[in-house]
Amino acid sequence: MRVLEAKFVQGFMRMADDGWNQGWHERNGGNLTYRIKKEEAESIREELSEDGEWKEIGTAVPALAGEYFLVTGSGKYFRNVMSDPEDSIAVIELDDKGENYRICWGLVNGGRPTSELPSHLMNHEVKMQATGGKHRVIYHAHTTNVIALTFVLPLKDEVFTRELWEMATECPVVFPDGIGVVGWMVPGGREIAVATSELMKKYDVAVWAHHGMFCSGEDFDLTFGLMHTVEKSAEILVKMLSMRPDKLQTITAENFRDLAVDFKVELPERFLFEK
Ligand code: 2HA
Ligand code: ZN
Repeated sequence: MRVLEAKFVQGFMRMADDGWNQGWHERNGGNLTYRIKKEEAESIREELSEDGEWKEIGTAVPALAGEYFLVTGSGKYFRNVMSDPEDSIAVIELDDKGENYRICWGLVNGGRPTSELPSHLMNHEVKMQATGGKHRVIYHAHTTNVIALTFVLPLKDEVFTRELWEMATECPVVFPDGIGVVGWMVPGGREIAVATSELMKKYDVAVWAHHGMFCSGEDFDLTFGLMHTVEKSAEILVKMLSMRPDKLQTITAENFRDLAVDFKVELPERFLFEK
């Protein structure tokens, strides 16, 4: 099968386009990676090159040795993924140590995988192990309202989780484990990758202060839906804070406990502190 005919490639492209249409991917902002299933890699084998030069990832992800990923390109625009996928995205393969990658398809006009490859791959490694292989998608977006909140809320997991849970009843059901927050760091390197992947051991969402968000999920629908839900909740919080600095009423800690029973989710008590 041709790469561009594969269902997982089409799903990846649609997700990138959806993110562009949300306004989360100005210029070359954001990146998306998908851990390809063995049978999916086999189905496109005819178009995968083995001549690419091995290059350093910049970190080690031994549990991902030999895996294939579909990735957006560094400096490439989400806006162009639909119209020019071969220029914008790539299939890469990792070596048998999980320390190097090579390009097997795509990025036909040159270039390399996303500048956030270390963060993506370290998150993939953590989430693959934490979910028994279920999680396959890592998504980074420059979500406007979440970024705005990182200037006015304390950069604490408990505060972001509780405030965003309170803004929409669906939130504790969609992200019951909560949200992690990384203070401002230089993007693109191993240090921020280590900090983010540490949070991903506990959460499916990590906020990068004054920058954006990382989400992890099983498939494109769930991962895009998670990013969308968190960002929409942040939009409501920004609107609420713009109308008045305090709440007249809200969803209470007791309400969350009742919700947890009916919706069969476990909500950690550390997010249900009395205010
Ligand atoms: O430009 O979003 O974090 C790509 C990025 C870097
Ligand atoms: Zn970014």
